[in-house]
Amino acid sequence: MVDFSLKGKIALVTGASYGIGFAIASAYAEAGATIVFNDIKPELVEKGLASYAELGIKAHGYVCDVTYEAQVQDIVARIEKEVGVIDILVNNAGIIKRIPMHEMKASEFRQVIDVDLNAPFIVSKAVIPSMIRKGGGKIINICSMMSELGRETVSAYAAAKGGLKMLTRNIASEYGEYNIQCNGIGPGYIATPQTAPLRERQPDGSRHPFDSFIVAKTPAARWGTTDDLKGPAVFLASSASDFVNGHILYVDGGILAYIGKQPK
Ligand code: NAP
Ligand code: GCO
Repeated sequence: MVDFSLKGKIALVTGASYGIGFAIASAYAEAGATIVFNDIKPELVEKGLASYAELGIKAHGYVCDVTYEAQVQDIVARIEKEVGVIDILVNNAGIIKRIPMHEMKASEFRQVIDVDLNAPFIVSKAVIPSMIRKGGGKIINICSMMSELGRETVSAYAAAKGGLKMLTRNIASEYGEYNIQCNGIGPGYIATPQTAPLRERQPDGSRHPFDSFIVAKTPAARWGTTDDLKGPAVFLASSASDFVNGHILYVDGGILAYIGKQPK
């Protein structure tokens, strides 16, 4: 019997008060895991705890900015003391800044790289020693279509997510011998607060041009929902994927395979 259970496992999902991280953590709880999450703002951690409780999930929430190594090292030590050693890490926390590159400040570029690439390094580095001592673990990095494709105004984000694809492969290469599997999930265009500006109705009530564009570019002819990510995330966190390592699993409704629907 293939085992997708996460019973007895402790999962840390970063930036999981809402959005994709919240959906993945909820799916992990349903599969039997104990959920730990963090957010930058105390009020968002409280909001997240309440949202998990509404689903009957007793989550553990911590205030932590994943770009600060000292905070991350402290939180991981506290989690290990208060909850237990982390078996599954999902590097989900992320930001995007949509600015034409020639208008983007270097500080803005660095901020995106810091959250979307440096932080997965910092958090993975913090959890790997205990995973080695425990005999293994799972690290899942939330990549993106922009790990493979570019588009206007997202230079920093694409650079970060492209780097995150290779960081995923390097962690897989360096720690596979310790029974640590590191894989990525590459969501397509998912309806969350991060993409809300791309789906806003126009003043005349029509769909946002980008909204229509993505629907035409997706064989599934729809935006993804956070529910679409749950199954792939549980698979990569479970022993069912113990021989899957260094893989980016695109959950994109087929965007990467499709040239796009011919305009009428
Ligand atoms: P979201 O709705 O904007 O949520 C991002 C989460 O990350 C928020 O909880 C945010 O907390 C947290 N966060 C941001 N910076 C942080 C930091 N320095 N330390 C700790 N937490 C931090 O985004 P989402 O759509 O759920 O996306 C989640 C992940 O999926 C991101 O890595 C994103 O790049 C990726 N992704 C999204 C899509 C999509 O279409 N939505 C597609 C592909 C990949 P605050 O609210 O406090 O900032
Ligand atoms: C954008 C979107 C995308 C999605 C996602 C696609 O502005 O193009 O925000 O970047 O967030 O990363 O996979």
